[in-house]
Amino acid sequence: MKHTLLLSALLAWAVTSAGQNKNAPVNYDESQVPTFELPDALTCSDGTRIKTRKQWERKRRPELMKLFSEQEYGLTPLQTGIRAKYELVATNNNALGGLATQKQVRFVFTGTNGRTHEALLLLYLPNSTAKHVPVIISYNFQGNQTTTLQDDVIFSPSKDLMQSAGSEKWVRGEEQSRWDYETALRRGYAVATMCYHDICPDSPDLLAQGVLPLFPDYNEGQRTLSEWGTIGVWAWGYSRIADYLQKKESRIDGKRMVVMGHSRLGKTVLWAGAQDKRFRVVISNDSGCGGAALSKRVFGENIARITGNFPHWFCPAFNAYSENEAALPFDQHELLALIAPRHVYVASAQDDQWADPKGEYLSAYYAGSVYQLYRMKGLPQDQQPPVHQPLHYDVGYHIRTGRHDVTAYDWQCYLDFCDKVLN
Ligand code: GTR
Repeated sequence: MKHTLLLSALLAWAVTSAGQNKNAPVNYDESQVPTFELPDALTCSDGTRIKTRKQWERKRRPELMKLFSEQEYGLTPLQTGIRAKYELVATNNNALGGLATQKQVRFVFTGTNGRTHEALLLLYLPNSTAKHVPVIISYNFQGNQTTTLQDDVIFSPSKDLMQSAGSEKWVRGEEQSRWDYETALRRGYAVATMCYHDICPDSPDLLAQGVLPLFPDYNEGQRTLSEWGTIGVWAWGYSRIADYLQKKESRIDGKRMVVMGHSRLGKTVLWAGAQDKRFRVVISNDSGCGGAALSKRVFGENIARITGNFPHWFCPAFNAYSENEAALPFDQHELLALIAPRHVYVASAQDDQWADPKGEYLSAYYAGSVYQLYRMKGLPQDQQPPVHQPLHYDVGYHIRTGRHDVTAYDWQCYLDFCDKVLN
């Protein structure tokens, strides 16, 4: 017994302390991509071939959910007892030049242990229609006030915490180029945003300042192998925003909720979309390693680098694949496939080689086999399309010129896709 305990402690130590290689080499040369075998989304670990939706839903889908939970993002706690209360802090019926009704809503979470935590949602509802509207839910990086110059937008509560931790760009309007609210509103979409640090600060030293201590099984010590990382916590937060919009905002059509995220938050939306079936469309912008990009291509950012630089994003078990992507029993196309039969959209930027645009495309392409089970259309060929030629099937993809970012062009493509699949 003692030996077994010692052995498992040693094993846990070995696995968790691997994957810290911030300086692992990075490959940008297509000819150096290793030959790899991609796990087949439709073949179970016992070799069974999936031929029907029922088999997929009963056998293979749960098997993959388990793999992603135990080996990459960590387990999302189920019975949390956490309650949320919502306080309308401010309303402006004439925001953004009259285009929108702007609401700011404080979420107050309370755990069964009595601890509380607050987050602030910014919501724009289009004034041009009285109908039920679809909504795009998307976290921002540095506060609601950075997404617009609208001067009555309140600074997100995590500002003080993160600023004193050295993060500086909390200036009003700083990120407005990434938020094409006007176009979305004109096209009849509501948009909801919250600062992701409000849910869980993106810093290993500040995790106790977010929502985590409210969870009944919260543990501040050594993380267990499958303990969730912050991507999992942020994904949980996306579902809490969905709860609010669905339950409390009568103008929102709870059957047309879209979740969109950029970069680390593009990874987050894929995991949120795999877990929460209320998200009808999942849009992953420039998400790269641990997001849409295939890990086994080992092109651009790799598992050693990402787990080295951001050890808090994933569960410790993921470290075992650091400089060892070949050993992964799954790959990211299967994460995308978990979103079927709801819609998934992947976008890349030509200069964002760190995120491996080709790997992002291939992942979206290979997810197609599961869409076919539902008689839905995946991407038609394994060749990446040229820039600015979006592919809008039941799975969507585009690549644009330029760098790692979210642009008006990206928004336009997303809205075109949502119009197509939601209406
Ligand atoms: C990078 C990280 C990427 C991506 C990006 C971001 O530093 O290596 O995986 O997530 O940050 O989120 O902006």
